Amino acid sequence: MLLDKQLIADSNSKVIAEHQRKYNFTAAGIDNVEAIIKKLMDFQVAIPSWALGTGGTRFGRFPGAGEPGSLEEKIEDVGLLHALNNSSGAISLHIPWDIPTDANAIKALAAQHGLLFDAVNSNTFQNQPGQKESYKFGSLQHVDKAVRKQAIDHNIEVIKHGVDLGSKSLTVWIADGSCFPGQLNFRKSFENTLESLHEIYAALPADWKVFVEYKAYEPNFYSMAVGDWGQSLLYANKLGEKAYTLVDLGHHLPNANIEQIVSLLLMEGKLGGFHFNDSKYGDDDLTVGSMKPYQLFLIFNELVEGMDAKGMNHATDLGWMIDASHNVKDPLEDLLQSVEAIMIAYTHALLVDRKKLNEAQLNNDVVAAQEVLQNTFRTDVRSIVAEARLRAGAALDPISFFRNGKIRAQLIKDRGTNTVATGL
Ligand code: LRH
Ligand code: MN
Repeated sequence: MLLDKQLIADSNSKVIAEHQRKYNFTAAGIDNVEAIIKKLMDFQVAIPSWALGTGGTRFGRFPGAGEPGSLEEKIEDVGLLHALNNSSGAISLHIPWDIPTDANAIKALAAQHGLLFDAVNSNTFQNQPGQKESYKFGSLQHVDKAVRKQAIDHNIEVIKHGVDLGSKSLTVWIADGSCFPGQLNFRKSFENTLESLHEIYAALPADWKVFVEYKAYEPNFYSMAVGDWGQSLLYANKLGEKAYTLVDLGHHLPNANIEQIVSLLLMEGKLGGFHFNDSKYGDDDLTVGSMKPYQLFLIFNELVEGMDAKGMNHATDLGWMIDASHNVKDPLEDLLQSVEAIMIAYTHALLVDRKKLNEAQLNNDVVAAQEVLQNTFRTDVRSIVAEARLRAGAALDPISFFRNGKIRAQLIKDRGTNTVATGL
């Protein structure tokens, strides 16, 4: 479904006066508001191809209707999101859940929706039908060289798909690890995984990056082959300059200081990108900013400070991706909320008075430092984010447009109620 831009303009005209009132009030207090809006319009978040349908857990999955039943329909859905918020200009594919059978046709369809292809993701955490070697006891870490070779070949296959689509990075997340003490030799597991990653690294085109995604636990519950940021950094440093770490917000042990991890990985030049989501307990893959919005702001605060310290381009130098699963909400509404939360956190981080914060830190004036961050976080910047959308011809209120426009009903009419999206 290609959204008619005029419909969006018409719906905006109904709420423009209220928007202008809020925007003028907020913008009046911000010196560099035009520069901030420019940055927001440039900032694009990649949508995961595996999160466009209803997700589930081992206890059950309650599919919604009108889900995308093909890669083409997934691209249309991301195109819809992008038309509504102008901040979802890329899709991240997961192979083999989304194999592009005709890469040129898929690329052309994506271009029609203004979409690029972000990182491609390999999958050696599930056995595929007819697969020779099982990944039950791991893939890149496996004690059996034949299993490792199968997993390496799959990753090289995924790179090929990415090259055909114009992607420039591979995300490697492996479920490898152990469930019980004694099951695994940690050193050999690390050495096997590193040797395997070296072979994948050697297959990367010159201008590509590989993101090594870490995770504290699940589906293994005693050790993981890439269990935390330190292990991911160890791999990335040993692999070479094209290897980076990837921070999935849900992959940390409770109360981990993720903003400090981000600051240090950025300082080392080894932060490759993010999988944004939120969680209360484990890898809950909930809507971004729905549980810990202040933490999300603190992470973006470190990102802006650290990227500016290195003269990095906010929009292009890191991989901005969502990785969420929607068990009880409409996937598209959930993704619209997640992108909004990211844009609000980024706007807050751009608003932080760095000079004042730095002074407070140099004077050990804890209260003054807190006040800088908390006052910024307590500033309502939603009209700034909305203004960036308005200037790009997107919707002032994407969720209202999605609902008032009865988009889900239209998708159900087009696709029926039984289509099931591949993915989690
Ligand atoms: C693992 C993970 C990884 C993906 C998968 C869908 O928990 O975050 O990024 O491959 O989810
Ligand atoms: Mn992830």
